[in-house]
Amino acid sequence: MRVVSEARASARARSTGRALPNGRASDTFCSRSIKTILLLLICLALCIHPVALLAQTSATVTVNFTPGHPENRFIPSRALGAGADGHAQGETDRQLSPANIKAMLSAGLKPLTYRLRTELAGEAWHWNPNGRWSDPAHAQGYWTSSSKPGRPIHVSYGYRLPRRGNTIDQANADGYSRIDDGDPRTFWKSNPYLDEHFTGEQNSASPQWVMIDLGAEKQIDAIRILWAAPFASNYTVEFGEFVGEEDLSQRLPTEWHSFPHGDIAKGNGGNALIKLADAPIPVKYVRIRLNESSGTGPKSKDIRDRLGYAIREIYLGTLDGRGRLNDVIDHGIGRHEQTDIYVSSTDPWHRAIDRDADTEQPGFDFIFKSGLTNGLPLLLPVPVLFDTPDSRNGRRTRWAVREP
Ligand SMILES: [Ca+2]
Repeated sequence: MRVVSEARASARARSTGRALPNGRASDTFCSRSIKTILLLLICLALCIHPVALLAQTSATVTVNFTPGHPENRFIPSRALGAGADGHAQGETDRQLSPANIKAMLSAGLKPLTYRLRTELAGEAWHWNPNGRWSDPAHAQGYWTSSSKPGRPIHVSYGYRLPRRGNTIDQANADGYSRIDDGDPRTFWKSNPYLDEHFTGEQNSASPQWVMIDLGAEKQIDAIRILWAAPFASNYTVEFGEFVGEEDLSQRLPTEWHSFPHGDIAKGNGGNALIKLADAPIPVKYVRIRLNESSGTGPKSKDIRDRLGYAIREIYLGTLDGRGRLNDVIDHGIGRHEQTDIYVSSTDPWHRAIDRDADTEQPGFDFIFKSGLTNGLPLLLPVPVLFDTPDSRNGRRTRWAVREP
């Protein structure tokens, strides 16, 4: 790859630092800075995609740049900003000390965003410690933070989800899937808010799923699914494969195929042992596509208990001559003790005792009082994926009143 840079110098090039039509002189990027950034971006591109570049034929890129006549401009005080994020317990006070806040404000960054670490961990977020449980007698269920002003919120917390299905997360990755934790009492349950009861769309149009990454090809001809309630009354067991060139951008299968006997039209839940193929098939990825739910569940007034799908444990492998399953899945508590499992969603149901001390978020009041927002609006997250949708209501009115 050859890069040709044509920088045309002119007398106008020396008039850098000119004020923008709608900005201040200090906001203007000089041409030398733009040229430097351009070169840095090119170097960055070369560093980030060495594998892709090696696989491609050579090409010529021509960059035309006339000093004093940039292609575009931006105002740093508007385009660049800072972010506040969650950390381990006690970190909020240590990081956002008066001295540190003063130093942060001196950096000149104006807009502020509020980021969630709880979402990366696959946890529910109590943005307000005051609120209500759907099962208040047992301090458990679906949590809704209160929208009524109360005591100023200094910090807030994430709560681990006991019905988690993912082995790995993007925060501390210290949780684990309940589908292969070796405990038939624990189970994964999909998010009930993705059921047709709430979405208004047929479940089969947007199926939930469970994917198992065996790490390497294993011989598979049978699966045993220990269902909880609700279970899938219609589901498909599939294996995945790569089609076409395999590279770093294709880390997951590009095509899924049903096992020869993998289409289950009338599932009855319970302990389901299924012969998937007449002869073992070498596969690395297995997916269970959940098409229809039984709609069954514990006797309760909460419809959410009967929406979605719930699985206690999955076993996968080959059947021997006596009909016994030679299981190739590792079952254990912790990401290094179990086979990696991924799920399409997780039930945000949890309990007061599930609070994660290592996932502390700075409180809204603390952030606003710190001055870090520079008097500008604060971009706030809405916890949809791992939370109760009702819990997002009320924040706009509450902090519109409290913001100085
Ligand atoms: Ca389990």
